[in-house]
Amino acid sequence: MAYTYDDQNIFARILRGEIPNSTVMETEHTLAFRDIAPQAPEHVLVIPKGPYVCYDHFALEASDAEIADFTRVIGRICAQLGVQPGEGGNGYRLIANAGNDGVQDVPHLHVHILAGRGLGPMLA
Ligand code: DGP
Repeated sequence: MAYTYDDQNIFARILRGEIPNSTVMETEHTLAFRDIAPQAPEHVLVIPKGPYVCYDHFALEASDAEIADFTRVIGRICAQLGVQPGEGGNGYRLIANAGNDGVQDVPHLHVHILAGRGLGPMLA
């Protein structure tokens, strides 16, 4: 499977510093920033710095270090937001849209972290 990465996508431009963002957390392999059109009181996008189109691309081709870093950043942001249900928070939702059926608008893997309100049934 050959994935084609468009390096002009908006998140590639954010990673290159061409477009400003509201950074929540940055590590060697991962950047997290606030969504420009928040769907909940807390709406953070987490992206790998590497050129991965979607979740399966990342999961199949990224290094273990990139995957571990990305996964850990998501957990650390949930902790920072205070939304971990196991720690007394009210919970959150993670979403990674992919391709046409998933209605992915930006072709650079991003996980949405949504929190801060009741999010309703998943497919509402
Ligand atoms: P998706 O539909 O899953 O591809 O979500 C793309 C998200 O990206 C959408 O919630 C809006 C957000 N977004 C689009 N352009 C920008 C931008 O320039 N800055 C930020 N922070 N978010 C953006």
